[in-house]
Amino acid sequence: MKAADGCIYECRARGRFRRDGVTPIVGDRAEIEANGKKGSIVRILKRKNALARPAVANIDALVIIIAPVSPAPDMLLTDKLTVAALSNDIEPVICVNKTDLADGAELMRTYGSAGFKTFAVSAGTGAGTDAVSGFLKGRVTAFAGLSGVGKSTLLNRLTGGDVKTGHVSEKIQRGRHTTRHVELFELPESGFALDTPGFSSFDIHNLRAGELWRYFPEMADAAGGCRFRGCSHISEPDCGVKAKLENGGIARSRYESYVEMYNTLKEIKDWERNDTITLDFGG
Ligand SMILES: Nc1nc2c(ncn2[C@@H]2O[C@H](COP(=O)(O)OP(=O)(O)OP(=O)(O)O)[C@@H](O)[C@H]2O)c(=O)[nH]1
Ligand SMILES: [Mg+2]
Ligand SMILES: [Zn+2]
Repeated sequence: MKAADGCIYECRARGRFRRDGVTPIVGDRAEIEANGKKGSIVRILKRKNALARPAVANIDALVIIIAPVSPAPDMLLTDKLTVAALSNDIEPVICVNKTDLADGAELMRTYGSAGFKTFAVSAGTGAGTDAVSGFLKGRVTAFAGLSGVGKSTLLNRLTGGDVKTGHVSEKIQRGRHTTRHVELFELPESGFALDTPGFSSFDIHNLRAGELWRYFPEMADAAGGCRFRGCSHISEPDCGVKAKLENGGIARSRYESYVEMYNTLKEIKDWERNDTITLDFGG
């Protein structure tokens, strides 16, 4: 833990955390008792928010990294991450990396018009990374995105640090340099960034299908035009969201992700929704 005195203490969690079912996770703020350079965690402070996969707490923004190529963007995963962030009170921002390989203009349009802050960068050449630095300053952020999009490379550039990165082809075979744990980096001026293992899936199971549209900003501002209360924005007539879609105001890929997520969430029974309870404790 980094203490208010600026020192780092290597801490153990006391036994009672295990009894309470509370596990300290990356990003936690805690009270510790120091003993020389070591310490023990006495109490974990109330979390502002927490994500389950990977387990991180107190995040101000989720930096979702996508690449136009190598690997090709996974639009559904990206959209799930934006929903997971928004529904946990975390600002999602989109960072299009590898713009030295392809310009990424379409991804920038899609996510910019959806209402997100967007950055076009190349972690390889450094183009555009100053703007990301400016955004990260003073915030606690987590980097997310498919394996190989360049999360660690970008963090290396931003921190001047020594984050392990790997080659896409290498990873497919052995995954030697792939980030395996959440790692916390202190930024040069102020703030922390968390490097996370690439996500392959993300937990949005606690949402109900009928509230999903609220977490698509470009749909939420059109839903007032729907004829029916409780409109699913899929099959009802006189739907404000579908009208906006037909006018080109909503990207097809975003709408397709919505429909797919809606259909998944509709199948989940209420009793199946409680798998994040252990993360939701007070302090
Ligand atoms: N051309 C180009 N290659 C890049 C860029 N950013 C990263 N790469 C390369 O992409 C590969 C994967 O980068 P990483 O930073 O390890 O990717 P990661 O997102 O951390 O991957 P995981 O840890 O597996 O989740 C490496 O070979 C990088 O050199 C970029 O802007 N342009
Ligand atoms: Mg990595
Ligand atoms: Zn509607």
